[in-house]
Formats: sequence, C-alpha cells, structure tokens
Amino acid sequence: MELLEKNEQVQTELLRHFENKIEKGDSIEPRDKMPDGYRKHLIRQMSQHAHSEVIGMQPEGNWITRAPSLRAKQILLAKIQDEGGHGLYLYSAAETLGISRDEMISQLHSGKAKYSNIFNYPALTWADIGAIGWLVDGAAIVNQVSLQRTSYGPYSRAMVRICKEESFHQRQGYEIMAKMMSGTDAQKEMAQDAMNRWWWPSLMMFGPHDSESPHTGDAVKWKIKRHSNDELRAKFIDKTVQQAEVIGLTIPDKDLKWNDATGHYDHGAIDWNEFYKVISGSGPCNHQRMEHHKRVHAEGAWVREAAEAYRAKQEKQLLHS
Ligand code: BYC
Repeated sequence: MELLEKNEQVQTELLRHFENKIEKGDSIEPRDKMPDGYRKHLIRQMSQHAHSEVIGMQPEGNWITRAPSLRAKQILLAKIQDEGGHGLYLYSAAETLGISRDEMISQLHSGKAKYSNIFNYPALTWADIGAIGWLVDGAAIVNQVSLQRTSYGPYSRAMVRICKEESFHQRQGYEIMAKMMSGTDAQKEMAQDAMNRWWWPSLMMFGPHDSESPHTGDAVKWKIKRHSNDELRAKFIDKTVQQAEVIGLTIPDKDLKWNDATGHYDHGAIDWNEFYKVISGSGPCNHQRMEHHKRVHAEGAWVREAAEAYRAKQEKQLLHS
C-alpha cells in the first residue's frame, strides 16, 4: 500500500514537472514524463506531417522527366530529395515518442493516419510545379515557422532545419510563376489556371476554422500549436496576395478585400465539403497516391531487410570483439 502511494506521489510530481516546463516555455524531451494524451497527440500530428512530406514527393516527381530545362530539372530534383529528407527527420522525431516506423507506415496504408489534403490533387502542367512551390511550400512555411516553437524538442528542432530548406522551395516556385507571367499569353494563362486550381486547397492546408478544430484546445494548452489554424491562414493570405500582385496573377476570390479593422484580408467561404471529402479518401488522386506508396514500399522491402541484416552482423561483431 505504502509503495503504491509512493508511486502515485512520484507520478504526480513528474506530471507537475511537465506542467511547469510547459508553463515556462521549456521544451519537453523524450525522456521527460509526459501525459499519455500529449504523447498521442504528437504521434498523430508528427506522423501525419511525415507522411505529408513523403506523399508530397509524388505530384512533383511526376514532372522530373518533363522539366523544361536542365536547370529546372536539377532544382526540382534537389527539392524533391529535400522533401524525402524532411519525412525522415520527422519519422525519426516521432519514433522518440515510442512508435515504430513500421507502425506509422501501416497506419498510413490502412487509412488510420492522414496526410495533407493538398497532395490529392494532380499536377497537370509545369505551372502547377510553380504553384506547388510557391503556394503549397509557402503555406507549409507559415505553419512550420510557428512550429519551430512547438513544445516537443525533437519536433521543434526538426522544424528549424526544415524551414531553411522550405524557403528555397518557395522561392523556386515563385520564380517559375514569375517567369511564366513574363512570357507569352499562353504561358500567362497556364500560370493563372494553376493559381485558380491550387489557391483554395492551399488555404485548406491550415485545417478547419478554429471553431471546428477538435485538436486545437489541447494543442494550445500544451503549446504544441503556437498559433491557431485561422491565424496562420490569415498570415499566409496577407503575404501571398502581395506576391501575386507583383507578378500580375489574380487571386480567384471575388470576396477578397483588405479589412482595416482586423489588419488582414477578408476572404470568401472555403468549401469545407470538398476538404472533408478529400481528407477522408475521396479526392481526385487519393487512390493513386496510396497505391503508389504501397507498391514502392513493398518493392523496397529488400533494402530494409539488407539494412537489418547489416545491423545484426555489426552487433554480433561488436559482441565478439
Ligand atoms: N490535410 O483539429 P484539427 C510540405 C485533419 S508537407 C489533411 O485542426 P490539428 C510539402 C486533422 O488531422 C507539410 N487533414 O487538427 C511536401 C484532424 O484529423 P485527425 C505538411 C487535415 O492537428 C512535399 C482533423 O482534420 N504540413 O510542405 O490541430 C512537397 C481536424 O483538424 C488537414 C503539416 O503536416 C489537412 N490540411 O491541425 C511540397 C503541418 N488539416 O488527425 C510541400 C503539421 C486538418 O483527428 N500539422 N486535418 O484524423 C499541423 O500543423 C496540424 O496537424 C494542422 C491541423 C494545422 C494541419
């Protein structure tokens, strides 16, 4: 009995330590005691973030062989490789919470774990590659800059590195759009068409409005989120409207209007029916994205087996040395 009470006291003390750290804004590290809800919340968000990075390689990968110049091809290859790297940092950071990479992948394949809505749309033209870099990476940066101050140490440190690379990605996308907007009428039309198709799904990347966001309460309490979905969406719109104006692109929203009182743009209604349809598996490319991932994952089994055999051999050698 005494032992039980003592154990309870220790647990309470450790949890108080966690709450104090959160209160002070110190980072939580893998060995720290943390509430089960905090751990689960992070596993959900970080694994989904990692899946998004990796699935996000598909729409762009489709254009490597069709890039319009050697320079464009090199830049696109480097960018896509970066996205794979981001996925790996994030899987590693999530593993520190006690989930294995295999479990995360099987949750992705079973549909239990989501990935960003945005990667379920097709990249139809070269201008889409510009729009992905400019709008999709642009939206991702706004979200990830805020996550640099998230309370979980490994996640926050991964974000610092990822943000540096994302800003290069955003600029390469903007450069493609700017170049097309200074080209022929057909190129300008192509750029505007890409803008029209990617604008609204990019706004959806920030998630549902705060009033409809079930995870925001805990995320703010635990300082996982430092800004809400709507705050970050507003930040993204404010900076992107100006960038569009500079190169002559029109934002496809007739209700977009500067609001002096809020200091932000007001925007038209987002089609949340489309968002929920896409994130629950019925977007234009969901099936294609998952089938591709499953096939390539299965084809890569021999690499994982070889790495495992090498690790076991090294361990054996170490034991006998
Ligand atoms: N897509 O309560 P909420 C990149 C789900 S990749 C799909 O607001 P939360 C790149 C949400 O998961 C970078 N699902 O949730 C790569 C939840 O469902 P579950 C991607 C979404 O977590 C390659 C439900 O809706 N960035 O840059 O508080 C090439 C309710 O939402 C989405 C990240 O992953 C969505 N957009 O807030 C180019 C950022 N939004 O889990 C570029 C990390 C919401 O209960 N994630 N849902 O089944 C986050 O910051 C947060 O998870 C979110 C959502 C702001 C996205």
